Amino acid sequence: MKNLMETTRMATLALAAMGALALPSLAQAQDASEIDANGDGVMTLDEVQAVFEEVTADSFSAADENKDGALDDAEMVAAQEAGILPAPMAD
Ligand SMILES: [Ca+2]
Ligand SMILES: [Ca+2]
Repeated sequence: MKNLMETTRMATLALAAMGALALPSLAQAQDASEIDANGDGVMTLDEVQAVFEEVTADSFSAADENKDGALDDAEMVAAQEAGILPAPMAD
């Protein structure tokens, strides 16, 4: 009985490890979805400030290139590369 439980535990760990290895390309999207709290695909000032308290309305509007009041992924990446917004913390 103990061996069965041990085998099951090892299999679960192995699957978890495989899952982590299979998803490296999603790391960028995962960062964006952590900021996009309501999952509508864009990040509002409130959502950005919930993650980056230091972001001001001014820097947000500087990042919002099409002035629609929200940041899409491209605007977020461009703003982070330009140093307007802080980059997501690496794990
Ligand atoms: Ca959102
Ligand atoms: Ca925008």
